[in-house]
Amino acid sequence: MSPYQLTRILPDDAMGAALRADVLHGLTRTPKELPPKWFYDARGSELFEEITRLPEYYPTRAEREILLARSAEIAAATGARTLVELGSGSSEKTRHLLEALTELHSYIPVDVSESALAGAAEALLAEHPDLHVHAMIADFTRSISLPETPGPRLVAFLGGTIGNLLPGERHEFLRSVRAMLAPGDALLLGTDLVKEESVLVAAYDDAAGVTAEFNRNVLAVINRELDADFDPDAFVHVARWNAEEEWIEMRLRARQALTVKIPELDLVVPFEAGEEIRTEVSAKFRQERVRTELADAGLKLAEWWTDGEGRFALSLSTA
Ligand code: AVJ
Repeated sequence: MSPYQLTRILPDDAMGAALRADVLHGLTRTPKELPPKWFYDARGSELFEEITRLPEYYPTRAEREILLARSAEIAAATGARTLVELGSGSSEKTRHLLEALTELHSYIPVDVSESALAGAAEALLAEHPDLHVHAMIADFTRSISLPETPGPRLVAFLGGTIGNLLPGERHEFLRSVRAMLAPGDALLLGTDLVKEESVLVAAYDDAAGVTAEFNRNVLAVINRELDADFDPDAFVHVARWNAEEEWIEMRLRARQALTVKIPELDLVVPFEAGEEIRTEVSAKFRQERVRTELADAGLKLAEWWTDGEGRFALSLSTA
């Protein structure tokens, strides 16, 4: 008997089917692209944890600073009895929030990674033995029906991960979050902010090369899952600021012309020399855009907090 509940919303092979569909679609179109969610197998998750400790990668530290400074205010403003965390991963930053939410009855971490959920649930229960933990294996970009737990409910989406969604996807996502909220509930959203290009590019192209390895890891995932024959070393890591869209793009650029076989899809993918796959978009925000996008989804920005250097923001909004 486990002391927490684990609900699988995703059918067992949903991820495999989604990966095949994304790879087939993304590598047969021009320009080529792959969605960033496929970075995060066990190795990719480990590399991301390493990224969060890099000197150039400020978002995690900036967000932790805000959470440390503001969690008592967040607790007072929301009175939350249920905390839902979308894309919870290791739930590491959530600790500060859980400490502060004195009225908390239930914690509902939602993630696609069962191993991350199980580890996080056990660690949190060790510190909060009376907490009701309902871990949910689900894709946070789909609307999820949550267990019946006492309100008010606080939905947290931290880390700036909303920046991985394209504008249309963000709108759909915020609408589905809005649908989870009753009057008196709130959304706590982490957004990385627009800043000097050199700072942004360095955060996604670190000197130690960890982000480059993280980026190439998606090719290893496709090799393993779809029996493909990508040579990750044949691709160069590229991080570029797109000033018009105000997002960082990560790309993998073929050093020379080559072909890749993907037997599971009956596919041969040709690359020209210098051809790129866009593997991630990480949008950076200004307060006005956050306010407008929330409003477009029926949410009202209520609080806006940044770290001391104004690099990252946490916002609280209500239905
Ligand atoms: C986990 C999505 C917030 O976009 O900054 C880190 C992922 N990519 N370095 C981000 C990431 C490259 C990260 N998020």
